[in-house]
Amino acid sequence: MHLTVEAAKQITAAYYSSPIQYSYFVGCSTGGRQALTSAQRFPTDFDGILVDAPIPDYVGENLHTTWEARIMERAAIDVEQLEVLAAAVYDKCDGADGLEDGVIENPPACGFDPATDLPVCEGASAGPDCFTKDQIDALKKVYQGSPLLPRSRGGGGVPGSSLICTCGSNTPASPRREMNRLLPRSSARSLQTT
Ligand SMILES: [Ca+2]
Repeated sequence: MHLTVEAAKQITAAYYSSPIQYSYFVGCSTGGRQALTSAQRFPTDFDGILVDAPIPDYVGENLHTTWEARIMERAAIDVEQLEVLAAAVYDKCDGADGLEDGVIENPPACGFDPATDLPVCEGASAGPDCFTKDQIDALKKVYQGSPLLPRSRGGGGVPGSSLICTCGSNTPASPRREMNRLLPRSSARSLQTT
């Protein structure tokens, strides 16, 4: 990135016919890792760096993601169930921040527990409006985080926020976003064949 920074500064100075006075970098996720790397290896490149949700351990993060995929592979959540999951999270978490406004501002204060806050199917088969014991156990594991990256170290999906990286924002759960990590059955099958 250092070479890119040097080139960008030259291009910017040429375009504006004026030397650069200040330069800043903002990076999230891999960009956050780049920001940390830049600060350590080329500390004079920028006058200020904002590091957001960095992934300093890229290998560990990918192992963590693979662990999550393996968990959900054994008890995949259907798209219809994601609607139920999101609704249950909102029911439990929206008002936990003091205002029922459709925005979950403090997910950690929610205390969402799949074992007690989700409808349980009577039989062994999953339904569109209930969850099997295996699915609930899988959700609990995903929310608690993997041994590589437990909740205490920032791992695990936070109920009430997107399960994918939102770069620091507490985006409320939505089925579309949840799908990114809670693999639908079709995705789980394709995972098994690869
Ligand atoms: Ca709220």
